[in-house]
Amino acid sequence: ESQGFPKDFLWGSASAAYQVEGGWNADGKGLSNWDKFVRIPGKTFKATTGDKAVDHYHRYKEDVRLMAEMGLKTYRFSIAWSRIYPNGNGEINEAGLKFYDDLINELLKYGIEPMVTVYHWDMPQALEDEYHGWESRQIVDDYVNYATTLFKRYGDRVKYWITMNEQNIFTSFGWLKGMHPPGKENDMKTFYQVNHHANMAHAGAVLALKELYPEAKVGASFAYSPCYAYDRKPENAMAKADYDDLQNYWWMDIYAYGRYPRSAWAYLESHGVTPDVLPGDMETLKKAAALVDFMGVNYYQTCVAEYNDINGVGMSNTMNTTGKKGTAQIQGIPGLYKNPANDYLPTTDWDWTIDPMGLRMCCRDITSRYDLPIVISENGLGAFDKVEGGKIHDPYRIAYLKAHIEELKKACDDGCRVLAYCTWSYTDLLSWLNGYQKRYGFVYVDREEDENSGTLNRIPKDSYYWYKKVIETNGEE
Ligand code: BGP
Repeated sequence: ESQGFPKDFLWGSASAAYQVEGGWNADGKGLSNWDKFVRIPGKTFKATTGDKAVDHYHRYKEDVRLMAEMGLKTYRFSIAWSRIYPNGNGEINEAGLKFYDDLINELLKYGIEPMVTVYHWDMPQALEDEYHGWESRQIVDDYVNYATTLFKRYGDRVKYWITMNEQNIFTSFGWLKGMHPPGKENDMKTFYQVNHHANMAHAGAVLALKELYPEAKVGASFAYSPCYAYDRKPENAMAKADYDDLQNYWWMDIYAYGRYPRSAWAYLESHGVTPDVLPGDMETLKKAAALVDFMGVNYYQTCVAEYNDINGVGMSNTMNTTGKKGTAQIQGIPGLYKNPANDYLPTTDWDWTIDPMGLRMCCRDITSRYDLPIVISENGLGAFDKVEGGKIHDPYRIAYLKAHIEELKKACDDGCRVLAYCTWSYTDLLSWLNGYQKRYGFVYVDREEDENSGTLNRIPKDSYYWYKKVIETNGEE
């Protein structure tokens, strides 16, 4: 019989600063790279901005009250670096620090555990202008300084810290696909260099936090897509192995062991794209890895790997950002693998596979490879929601989450140590590339793409009331 979820399991939900806050220039906030990027025509869906987003910056009390009524145990949110250091380094903005004090205190007032992401993609634009942001080694010190400021200020109240959100996504979209700032394409060499800097930044933050608060819990959140071999053909099994080494273990091995997978490194060497690693770096990465408390997993979908010949498809920037099913394109690395669709699985309107069992596989794989506790820091369904008679009926979201929670429970029975499950997202919010039309929240927000649309009123969806019961029954609903 199932043991079910642990007694102190953290049922949560998540957001990120740029996607919910708005107040893009409020109270001394500096410009971020996303403030700039969304203004480049054609880069994001209808160039929708986060200028106002869902105005969480001004409405956080109302949002937290709704969380409390739902019984939420943890709320994962990120801090906007440009509110704390408007120029990325140097002068500190007390008003920015104060905003997160207020948010954290409001959460604690209701017994909701704050889970803080230090970096969820919005970097001060000043650092881009000064030294090209993540491309320069200088960012490591600036990031660690920023992170340390947060640890010192909030470490007495915040126990759970996530250093980086989806490093694999922001770097591949920023330097290979041209879809995130700084909008570069196919720049493999810089891509790996940027990743090494981000790894050093993560490691520096882990070491700084443990020095200040040894009992704090820290990890990075990785966007994990487990991969199936296309079929039993040996070359497709090898394509899966290549995919895993280059797309999954490349990051998770750093977080958990402080090392790069040897075969992936050999591939980089043969292509002349290895990053510059300074003396002492690997020791620092190992030291930090030994102190990491959990692997953060953002799980949305699985993928398929099939051998891709040397003249085959490459990375492309054509993704389905409209919600018109069937418009996503196959991508891959010539000579290694490509990722065709999986006929066995249903998909969302944005062509993401729906595969609850994949979540159990994530947990199993992390448990056997790293033996680390796991925080599911994101999982959810993006959909078009409709208001009908003042209500939002979203049985599709309930079905999606329910199926994933059932698989997560099996993972717990399998011996995986799962600490938390955060759905994406709490309120509706800005989807980086898909605008406001792609909704994920338990709480509907009345707004469309146009900045002047809607009242921004909050309406709990059917899924809100359902999740309340999930929490009450510790996942038995
Ligand atoms: C993750 C990000 C989130 C969120 C989510 C949904 O990659 O960490 O910030 O956006 O995906 O993705 P999307 O908005 O593209 O549907």
